[in-house]
Parts: sequence; structure tokens; C-alpha cells
Amino acid sequence: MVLGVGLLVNAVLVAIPVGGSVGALMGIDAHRAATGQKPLFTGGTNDDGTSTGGGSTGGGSDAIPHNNGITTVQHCDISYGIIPPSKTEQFTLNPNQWGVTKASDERKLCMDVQFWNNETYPTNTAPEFSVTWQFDPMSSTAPVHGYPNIRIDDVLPKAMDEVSELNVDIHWTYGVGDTPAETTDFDALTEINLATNVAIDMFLDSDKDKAENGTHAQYEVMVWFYMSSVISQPYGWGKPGVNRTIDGTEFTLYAGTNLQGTNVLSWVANPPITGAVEKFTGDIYPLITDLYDLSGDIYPSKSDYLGSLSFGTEVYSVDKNVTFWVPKYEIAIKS
Ligand SMILES: *[C@@H]1O[C@H](CO)[C@@H](O)[C@H](O)[C@H]1NC(C)=O
Ligand SMILES: *[C@@H]1O[C@H](CO)[C@@H](O)[C@H](O)[C@H]1NC(C)=O
Ligand SMILES: *[C@@H]1O[C@H](CO)[C@@H](O)[C@H](O)[C@H]1NC(C)=O
Ligand SMILES: *[C@H]1O[C@@H](CO)[C@H](O)[C@@H](O)[C@@H]1NC(C)=O
Repeated sequence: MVLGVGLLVNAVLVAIPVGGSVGALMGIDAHRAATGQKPLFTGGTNDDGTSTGGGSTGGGSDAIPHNNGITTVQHCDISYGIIPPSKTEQFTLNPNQWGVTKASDERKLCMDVQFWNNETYPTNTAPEFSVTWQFDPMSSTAPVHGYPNIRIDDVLPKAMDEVSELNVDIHWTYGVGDTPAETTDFDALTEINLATNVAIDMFLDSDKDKAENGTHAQYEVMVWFYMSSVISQPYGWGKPGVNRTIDGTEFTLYAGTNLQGTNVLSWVANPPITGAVEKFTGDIYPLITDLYDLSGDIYPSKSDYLGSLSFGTEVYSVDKNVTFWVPKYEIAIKS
């Protein structure tokens, strides 16, 4: 349902200039220090100054050694732009929690990101990451606790007619416990009442600037690779629309409008709940262009801009700690 996602993501993106080098990272730290925020990699406090009880590895941005090893950086913050230095594509990761109160929700969600010390990720490839979380159910009108995600930087916004392909190569798992599972045991997750999704989240608007801001964008297009239960359901649930098959996976469109007035178009892998797709390779651009052919103001058009693209998991509720793992995420947006 992605209520308020854009708001939190953007609040962070505004504060942090996006850069691709340690130099830029130092700049970010200097900026954060100047604005009274904690530096990257030191952990221990949240944006509002309260303790998380958790933290990051390392003791400053120069704690990342220059070698061919890997450094795991952990953030349990409410919202935090984690920017692994990269000589190739630049990504920003964000725990992006909301609807949580510090006192009761300490260490309810932590994000671990594998930084490559040499900063040379393969082309189009994101750092590996995982998210461990546990939340009790919230109100039925605002059931989502957050959308921990990875966002591609620098390439967007783009006019829709400037894009010809949107290729993604994804592998994820969900598991019970605090460490990544090799494969997903869906029955075990059902037993502990997991309510979540795994989805790509995109924002579109006829105005380039609004398209970058989830709060203002007129359209949100989602691609769901997993819908764990009816609690985590897309807008328009119960009213399936058109289908489109990509890489052997059939997606069904659900359309609705959220409380902010954003038109939310969700393509859910079929059949919902049991049809999860842990590995997906394909061009998802038709899931946007198909919408041009549908009539109604609720659908975007060819003259719109794609302003933002993230991949992550909308966290609703679950009885025990679970870990979402993304060993592989590659994305290539072709003009
Ligand atoms: C997005 O919109 C919100 C609400 O108006 C605003 O607070 C925020 O600064 C905007 N973000 C960007 C990136 O413009
Ligand atoms: C950079 O580090 C990664 C992670 O350890 C390693 O797999 C890769 O081979 C290294 N790249 C180079 C060019 O040495
Ligand atoms: C979409 O696919 C579902 C499941 O395969 C099927 O039941 C439904 O009739 C299809 N809808 C359309 C509009 O073709
Ligand atoms: C979830 O489990 C509890 C109890 O074992 C731990 O105290 C938490 O640290 C853990 N949460 C995360 C995010 O790891």
C-alpha cells in the first residue's frame, strides 16, 4: 500500500547529496555533522537522537579499508540514506520505517548492506543486502510499518518515451530468523502469519519534479513478486484487471487510489499468495506501457516521466523475526 513511502524516502534524499566516491561520502558526513545528524557508519542513535541499541560496523567512513574485502554496514534507523561508494551504478538503500515509535520498536527492523571495499561492483549490479524485522499488526487503515528498499540513483527522471527497456534480474528469499535463508519456506512463513510483499515501486507524473517525489507523483506503479497474505493486499484487491506474462510469470493488474490521492497500479504475480517468484529476469517496461492503452485518468500516459524506481519489501506484521535477503539485484534502464 506504500503509504508515505515517498515522504520518508525523499526526506532523506533531500538531506543527502548522492555521490559515487568516498570523497562524496565524506562530503555527506560533513553535511550531516553540520546539520547535527550522526555520521554514516557509526550507528547508535536515530535521526531524532534516541538510541537504537544497534549500530553499524566501522567507526567512520575511513573505516572501510581499501582492499578486495567486504564490509557489512548495518542500520536500524527509522530512515537513513545508505550510499555504498561505487565506481559503477549508484544506489541508495534505506530502512525507511514509519508508523513505529522508538520506545516500543527498538531494533524491530535492521538493514545489513555488503559494501565492496574496492567499490567496483559488476555493471548494473547492486550491493547485496538483507533486512531483519518483526512488527505486530497495526490498524487496518494504516497497516504498513515501512518499505526498506534499494533505489537506483542518477539515471532518473526520464521521459517515458525515452525509455525502451527496463531490465531487472532479481533473486530474493524470505526466511524465519535473523539470518538469510538459502530458499524460501513459504509454509513456515504462513505459520508465523507473515504479512508482507516483495515489490518494485515506481513513481510517475507528467511533471518531471513531481515524478521524483512519491508524495506528489500522480501515479505509482508496482510489480509484486510476492504477496504473502490477504492482509498485505494491493489497492483494488478483489477487482483483477488485465494480465501480462513476462519471463514465464503472469502478472495481474490491480488499480486503486491511496489516501494521498496517488493512483496505485499494482501488478501482482499470479496466483497471488502462492505464486511467489524468487528469481526473475526480464524487461518489466511493458508493465508500464500496457497502462497507456487503458482508459481513465487513473492510468499514466506516454508523455509522463518515470522519476523513481525502488525494490524492497513492504513490512506489515509477523509473529517472529524474519529476514528478507537480496543476493542479486541488477537493473538496466535502456534508452
Ligand atoms: C516531496 O514533497 C514533500 C511534501 O511536500 C516535501 O516535504 C519534500 O521536500 C519533497 N521532496 C523533494 C525531493 O522535493
Ligand atoms: C572487489 O571485491 C569483490 C568483493 O570481495 C571481489 O569479488 C572482486 O573480485 C573485487 N574486484 C576486483 C577488481 O578485484
Ligand atoms: C488473468 O489471469 C487469471 C489467472 O490466470 C485468469 O483467471 C483471468 O481470467 C485472466 N484475466 C484476463 C482479463 O484475461
Ligand atoms: C529479533 O529478535 C530479538 C529477540 O531475539 C532480538 O533482540 C532482535 O535484535 C532481533 N531483531 C533484529 C532486527 O535482528
